[in-house]
Amino acid sequence: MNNNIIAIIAISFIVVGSLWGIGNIISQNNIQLSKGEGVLLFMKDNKFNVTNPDINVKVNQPLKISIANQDFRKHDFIVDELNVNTGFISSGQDFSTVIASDKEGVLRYYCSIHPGIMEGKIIVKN
Ligand SMILES: [Cu+2]
Repeated sequence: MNNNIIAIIAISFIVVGSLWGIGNIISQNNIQLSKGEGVLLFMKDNKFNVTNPDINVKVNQPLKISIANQDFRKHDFIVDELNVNTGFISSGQDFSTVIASDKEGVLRYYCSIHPGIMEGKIIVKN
């Protein structure tokens, strides 16, 4: 009896633990949110989402981008070709914007304070 309870508790921990792990992997590597809600970028350690991931956009289809600064310093988010510039986002603040492009291409997004280390690609495809 007691052994069964312990086994059930142990299995519960394993299930919850692996779900938690999967959630973390998804939040880091798959920045596309479900239901077409857009993309979440968090700024931390002078990176966007740890790896500065590619952002995929469809031509003529606006994509909402929510940006959260989880760092201890200010950053911004700029896409020159799309005239997107959030201005400085302070630690703990967030900002939402929409990007849209009417032609295919690869665009650069970056932080003007940390160009080179804090930048990635926006891939626009039909
Ligand atoms: Cu920055």
